[in-house]
Amino acid sequence: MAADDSKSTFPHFATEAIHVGQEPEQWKSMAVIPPISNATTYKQFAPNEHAGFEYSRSGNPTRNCLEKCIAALEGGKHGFCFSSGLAATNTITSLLTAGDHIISMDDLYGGTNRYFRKCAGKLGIETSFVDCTNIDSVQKAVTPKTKMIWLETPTNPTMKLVDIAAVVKVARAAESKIIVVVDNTFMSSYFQRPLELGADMSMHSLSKYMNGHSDVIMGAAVVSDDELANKMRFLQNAIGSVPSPFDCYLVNRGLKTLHVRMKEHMKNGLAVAKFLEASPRVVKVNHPGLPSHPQFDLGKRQMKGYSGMVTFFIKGGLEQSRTFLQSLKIFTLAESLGGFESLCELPSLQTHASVPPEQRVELGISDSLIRLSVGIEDLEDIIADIDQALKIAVSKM
Ligand code: P1T
Repeated sequence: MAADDSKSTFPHFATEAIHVGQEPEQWKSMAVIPPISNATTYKQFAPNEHAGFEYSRSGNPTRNCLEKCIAALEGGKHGFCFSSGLAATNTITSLLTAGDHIISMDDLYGGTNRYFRKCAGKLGIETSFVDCTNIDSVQKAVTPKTKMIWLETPTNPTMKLVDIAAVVKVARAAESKIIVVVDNTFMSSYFQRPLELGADMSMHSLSKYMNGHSDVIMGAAVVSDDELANKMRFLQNAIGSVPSPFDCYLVNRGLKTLHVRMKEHMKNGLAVAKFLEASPRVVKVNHPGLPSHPQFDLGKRQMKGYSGMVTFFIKGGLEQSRTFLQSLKIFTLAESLGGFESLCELPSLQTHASVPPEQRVELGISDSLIRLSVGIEDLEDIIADIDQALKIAVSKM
């Protein structure tokens, strides 16, 4: 199933998810599933002569398998895993130095916004939050100090899309070398491949769709350029925000069913979006697969499908939002997204509470904006749950 039915999904995706980095021949035991390698260190033949591993922060066999697999799924050459999505963001930003400038999408995960403002800012790296849906605005924001453009598409939580290829064009035309990074968390590698659209780096919170089981916090970055890969490898080891071998095993396992899960998330998410759009209790729905989405055509061109992420404005305000969220029975009121179970939350008070209030107002993250991560339960149960909660929350219709 694809955004545009005339296009297929990425060729060989499922085969790569199941086999790349998993070759039994790499182990003496010929294990079909990569073993969890907990050793922190490795015996050396002579000082600095080893079999490829020296210390588990710089390289670990279980992590290696996952990094290879993720690189393949993103259509890239080199994969790097980190202890969280934000650890990936921190390490990627460490490619820059004091005085450098980042252009970041204005709408993005609240924690990323907070990191750029409160952590990178303290190190002398300044970030401009720009509406990158407008390419002229991106162009105007570029200065000789700009070294990175950070995109999230679709954005969390307003579901805006950014034309990745168009932004890459702006970056390539600039005097300085600008690294274009795309946070691909909302789409997963199954529905969007930023590197193939010209981006330098694709990053993920693996805690979401890629793992898909709401039981691991982890992040990743994928690049194709060897020089950039060397810098990332150095920083991964030097900063040391690496994941545990057990967590790598779990994400590797989750990836084997990514293609199966994403098709179900897409089906259920789109059906929920259509149901909400038809409801008199809803003011507006944000989902890139609805023809009413202002960038519907860009979505069809740039993505192979849609995830289970839907946001909408409920009729009323905070009281109706609270009642709706507390009346849902199948959806769990919790932060995060991308697991097989349906989750719901209020970005203004939860995931995006760290975004400055004036920026929230500008972006439309109001108290009536509700975010759903539609899971892969039975669709009729999901719809019935939303229907009953809407009727309780917005009763006077
Ligand atoms: O939670 P962590 O693994 O550190 O990932 C951070 C992150 C990065 N990018 C995007 C697009 C994200 O959505 C997140 C984390 N987001 C949530 C926890 C959330 O509920 O939106």
